[in-house]
Amino acid sequence: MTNQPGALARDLLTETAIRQITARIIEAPTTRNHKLSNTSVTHQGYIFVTVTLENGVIGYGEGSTLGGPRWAEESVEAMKANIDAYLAPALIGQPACLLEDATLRMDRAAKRNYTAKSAIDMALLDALGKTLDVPAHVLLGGAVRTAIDAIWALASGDAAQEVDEAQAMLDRGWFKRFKIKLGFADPATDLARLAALQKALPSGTTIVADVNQGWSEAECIRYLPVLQDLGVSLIEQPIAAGQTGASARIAARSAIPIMMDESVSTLAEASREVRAATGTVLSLKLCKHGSLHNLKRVAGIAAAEGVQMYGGCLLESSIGAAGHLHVFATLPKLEWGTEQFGPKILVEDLVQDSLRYEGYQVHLPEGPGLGVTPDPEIIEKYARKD
Ligand code: MUC
Ligand code: MG
Repeated sequence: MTNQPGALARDLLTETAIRQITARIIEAPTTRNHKLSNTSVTHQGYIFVTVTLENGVIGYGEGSTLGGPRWAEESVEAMKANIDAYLAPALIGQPACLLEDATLRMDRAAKRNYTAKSAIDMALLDALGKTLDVPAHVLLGGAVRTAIDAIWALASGDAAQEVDEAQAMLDRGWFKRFKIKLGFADPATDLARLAALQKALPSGTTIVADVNQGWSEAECIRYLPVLQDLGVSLIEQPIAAGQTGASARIAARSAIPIMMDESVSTLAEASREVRAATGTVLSLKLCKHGSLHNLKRVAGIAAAEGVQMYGGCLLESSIGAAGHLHVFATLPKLEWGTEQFGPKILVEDLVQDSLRYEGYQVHLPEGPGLGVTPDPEIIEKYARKD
């Protein structure tokens, strides 16, 4: 970089120079099959990134996928290849303290690849926080909340099992807000699941219905009023991302707020979708926005037009979930809470100090950097052996 910042209190430019970046593929089993309109998951695929600085500090980051390159275009294999060949070489020797510069360098080295970039960005922030002995959120403006209402996703496709699972989450005090995945069966079957759930839950329970782009505009015209009758609070991405006109017509006629998910990744998409009024709530996820600072920028574009915020996930372990919580904690508003439930759907979490779920909230980890410590034995156990 030209014009590097001059006198820093400590020589962070030298101290935080990046010595090494490595990426490993992790395949961690889930406690049950998680079904979406376009994929089904029994193992979570993560890219686990380790960044080593010249001062010896090590930072960790994670990028998540859902059932291969089906929810989004990146696979764990593609992420590893692009990190090894393009993203890591672009950053070696550069100071981790210049997070924005690192993002620019990664953008020049590779188009999109937002999950891979956000995993590296998270690891840089973890290493920088540990170097400065501050939690990651301090480097993002500082937390305005330390606990966030937590949402659990039901997606086995078996109505009775889903009711039991929701009850177990309530009993444990972990989750009292729920998301249900629709769009993978015919609408009548989906709606029967939803009806069973609504009957079992206390009235007034927040229920989010995520169709994952599974319906057409015609199906939305037919079924959205039924979702309203079944007490759904929020409808997520009912039709294909990019069908902006149809999405705006659906949002205009829906009595329930529509949440944009797959349709908003970049700043330009945020601006386009918000101006077209395709939704009034936005799901934020690092795999879509490419860095923690970019997530804040996307949120800002949407918030400027009054769009409400929802803390999304892609079933991250406590590593990726902590990355999300640190940035979600700094948003001025987060009206819908967060669905960072990944740590609780894994057979074994990837860290020694799992996130705390208590009082139906997930709590921001304390300690420097992300505030979680990967468990080397678990990482080794689930790392793909090539
Ligand atoms: C999505 O589309 O929201 C997050 C939770 C879940 O069950 O699926 C993911 C992706
Ligand atoms: Mg979604």
